[in-house]
Amino acid sequence: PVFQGGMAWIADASLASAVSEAGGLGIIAAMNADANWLRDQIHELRARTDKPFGVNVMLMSPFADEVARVVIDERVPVVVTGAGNPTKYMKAWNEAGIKVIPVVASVALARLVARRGATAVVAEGTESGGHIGETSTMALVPQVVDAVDIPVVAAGGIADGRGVAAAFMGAAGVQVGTRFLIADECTVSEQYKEMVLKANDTSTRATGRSTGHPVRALKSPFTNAYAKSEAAGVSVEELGAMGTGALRKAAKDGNYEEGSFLCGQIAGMVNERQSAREIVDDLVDGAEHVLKGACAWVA
Ligand code: TUI
Repeated sequence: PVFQGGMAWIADASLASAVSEAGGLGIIAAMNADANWLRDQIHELRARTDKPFGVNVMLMSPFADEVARVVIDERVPVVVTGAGNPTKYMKAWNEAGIKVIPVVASVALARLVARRGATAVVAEGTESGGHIGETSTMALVPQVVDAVDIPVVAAGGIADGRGVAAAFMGAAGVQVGTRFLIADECTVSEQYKEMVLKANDTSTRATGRSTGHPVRALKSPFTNAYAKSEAAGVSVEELGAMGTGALRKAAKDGNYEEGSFLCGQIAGMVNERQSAREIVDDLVDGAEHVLKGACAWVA
């Protein structure tokens, strides 16, 4: 029941294959990459594992249309979508036999994609890193569970067995991003990993609300500069230009000054480097432990 979040510039074949080998659902993030990059990553993953995996299609990507074709051509078993409304692709994906699992931040989008044949939805709370909605995981998940008759995967603020156990009060699974940032198989920059390991409960902030695309990241020179520009009323276009490239600078170059280190609020609890297998095992074993103890609360 553990999905690995489709983190842009981070969730590649290395991380996704390790998570799938460990019994989770590894997910390659297509992010803003083109069809050739994605095809190579899928082939690399398949060379490392024969377990099921997913591709995250970031719907704001300029390459979303070609990426949507690649997942069909490559017979990808699961497609997770994010940062938009995926309905224009869902008929073709369903006809290709792909399990389509949109990430939603609202009940309205959950209902819409359920009507269009989604296999499940990921209900992602505002605790998450990256592009976020406004509603917290605690409030969003049960409302989505009540609104749709397909399985709901909870995301946002989950990084250990306690979070998994809490999510199971309604959800059928969890999606975890932040904790996998420090996985041995995660190819993100050392700078990024160090920042996650050092983070505490107040280390992240959301910027970009004025653009309609709020994004949560670790506080850094970039988030300070961005927030200042936003408060000064800099245009949405200029803010967009500031964001361009900042993700890559964080994930690949480890550029502290200019990078945007996307990260969830739960980073304060992520303190130990581990393999993807150790992380998946700890999430599942930890949940089992908590759930067994939970009967102490009932007569
Ligand atoms: O997509 C994410 N998280 C992301 S995507 C990303 S890459 C990026 N690059 C530049 C700008 C923005 C993002 C980094 N992190 N999570 C899933 C998610 N989807 N969270 C929120 C939503 C969402 C929000 C509004 C989905 C749909 C939506 O509206 C749909 C509509 O009705 O148009």
